[in-house]
Amino acid sequence: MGSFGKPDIVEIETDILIIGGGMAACGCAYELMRWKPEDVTVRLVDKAAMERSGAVAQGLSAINTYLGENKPEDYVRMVSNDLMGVVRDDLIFDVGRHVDNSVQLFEEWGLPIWKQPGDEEKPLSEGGKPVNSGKWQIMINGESYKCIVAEAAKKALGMNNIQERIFIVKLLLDANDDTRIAGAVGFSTREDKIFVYKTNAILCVAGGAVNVFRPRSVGEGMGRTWYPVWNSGSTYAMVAQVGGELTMMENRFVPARFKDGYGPVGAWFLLFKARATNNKGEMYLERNRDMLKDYPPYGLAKVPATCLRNHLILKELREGRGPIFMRTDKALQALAASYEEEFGPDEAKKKIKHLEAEAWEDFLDMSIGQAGVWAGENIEPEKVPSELMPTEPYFLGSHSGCCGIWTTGPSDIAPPEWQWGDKPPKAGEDPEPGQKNYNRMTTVQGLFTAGDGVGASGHKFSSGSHAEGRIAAKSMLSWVLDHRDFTPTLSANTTELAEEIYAPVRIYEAHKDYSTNIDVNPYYITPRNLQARLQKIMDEYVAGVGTMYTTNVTLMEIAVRKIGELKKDSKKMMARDLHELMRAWENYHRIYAGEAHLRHMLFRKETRYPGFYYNMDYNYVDEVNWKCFVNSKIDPVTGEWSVFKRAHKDLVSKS
Ligand code: SFD
Ligand code: AMP
Repeated sequence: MGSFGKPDIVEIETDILIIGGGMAACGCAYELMRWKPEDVTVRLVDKAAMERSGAVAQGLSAINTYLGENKPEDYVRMVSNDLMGVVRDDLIFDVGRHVDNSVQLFEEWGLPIWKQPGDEEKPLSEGGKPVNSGKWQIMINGESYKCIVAEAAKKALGMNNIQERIFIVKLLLDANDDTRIAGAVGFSTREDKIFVYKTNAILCVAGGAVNVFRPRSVGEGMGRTWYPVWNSGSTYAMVAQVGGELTMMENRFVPARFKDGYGPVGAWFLLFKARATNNKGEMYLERNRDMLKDYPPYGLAKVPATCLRNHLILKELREGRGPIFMRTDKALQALAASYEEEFGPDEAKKKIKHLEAEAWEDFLDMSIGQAGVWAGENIEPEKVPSELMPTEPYFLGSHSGCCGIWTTGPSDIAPPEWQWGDKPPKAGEDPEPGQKNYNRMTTVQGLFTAGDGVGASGHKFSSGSHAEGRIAAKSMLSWVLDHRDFTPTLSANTTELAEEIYAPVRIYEAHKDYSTNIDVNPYYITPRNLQARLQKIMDEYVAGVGTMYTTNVTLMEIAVRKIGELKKDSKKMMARDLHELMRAWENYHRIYAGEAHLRHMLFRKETRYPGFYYNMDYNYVDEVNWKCFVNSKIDPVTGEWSVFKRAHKDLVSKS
């Protein structure tokens, strides 16, 4: 690596910095370029290559948020029900009213969207009817989804304003105002270079967090997860470290997925109308339906919340009636029989072939490993069922989860306590009234987020994350135009920042000759081993797969202590090269995301998400005391956490 270890320090000034190159970042880049005056500068920095970065890297086979003829109010009701009632209606409504336009743009940019017979040539924007799998989900041929969306963003922004393979390590506050963002710092994963950005506004959209919990995949399968392995909680960690308020970090997403390949289930349940059964062929949803009466809305929901559907699955697994089977065989056979009846044997044959191809394509388009499992295990989905299994927990704010960052909402809908600008609210207090509001701004001035970053508003998915990036773009631009006189001042010295980032490299250099086995050394710990230690703590004490998602206060208190020790030891992480340096910094971010989750879970004295986790000391939903947001904040100077409640408010009637 030649001069590795002596990084050049490059300083860059830009009015707007976008951290991440995923769906939200692409939406932001596209929208900014539609409105911004020429002299406002923008830079986008992604740790990977935008064409295939983030959760949509492999592609997707459905767009899960398209309202079509539904109203935004209905969308709010669906999301609220799915997330057990503690969500921000204003943020969800805002996504709902804008999301379809993003989907129409995707089609214009070349994304093939399935259409109803007769509408094949008619774009959505001209009234073309999509093929809905569910009420909110539409089918696409989406292997190249991310390439298409990234291409539009790149074209809008221009490659000279985009840097790929730069890992952002931390955000920097202004030296003259510790509630104001002024910059960020990161390193190249390809060259010996540190980048220091000075900026007026930041959109921090580095996705959710994976691999904080020990995954079910081990050994050679390690690295196979459902959500993207390369998103390591940077969004939550970096914003929290500069004092940004987090919300609902106790929420996690534990999706039921095709076992070992992590193939998504939505298309199977909704499009192919497959059913899932226990080992006796019984439908767990029917068998255990009465269990829904213990939780809001007390058995009345048309579609039970995702966590409650898991809750019913887990009863079967706990009581020895596993595995849960997705009856792909029965579903495809039933569809084949209906084709024969409707079209006759010859035409039906063709249609059945096409149907089987679609079943494979569902995975080839978004979760290739699942097609690999089918091929490797000789599974013919039209002949045999496949096992389903709840996965390890993930943190995300855009899919069927809602952890994330506390932000302002839209000025026309959000109540005054969810609006602010130059004077962000302090922990647990309301903001001063009368400030100009900037939608999707965090409690740090000039710092915005979207997609997986915005908490208390899930079910945006790919399309809603893009739309939310666009929403944030407009308000960031207005922030920058209103604060043109701001000159960012960094308190940290750039050489010190570079040394902090390269500390794992220095540690390795200083101690590498002490032992002959790279994994064993009293003076350092490898990022891989540190990650294993974090995952063991989270799995065993914080309700991972090892305990069937079960914990209690005593276990979590032990975890707080263990995480504290882990944080001390993490200072000894080493890195042999730039790739391992990225692994080390990913771990620093994972630790903070995991710690936030743990502290929120400890604070919430109830089990709001049965099926995602159980706190056995409070194994019930308490609507009187806990139908509220749990928020938290780190003091950027002392590093101390405070966790507190914020009142919940229904803005859309839920009946
Ligand atoms: O089947 C740094 N998602 C689905 N959405 C749908 O609309 N339909 C589906 O079919 C969906 N399904 C699905 C989905 C995801 C995955 C992995 C699978 C299946 C297998 C969800 C969406 O993909 C998701 O909601 C959005 O992508 C979220 O968007 P955003 O922008 O919040 O996150 P991102 O796209 O992952 O992008 C993150 C970016 O940050 C970069 N990054 N850059 C610099 N410095 C750092 N420190 C960084 N850390 C991360 C990343 O490289 C990336 O560019 S299904 O299950 O329902
Ligand atoms: P998934 O493939 O599980 O990520 O789900 C994709 C979409 O389908 C999401 O919008 C889910 O909420 C929805 N979905 C998945 N399973 C079901 C189900 N059994 N009933 C209703 N909606 C579902």
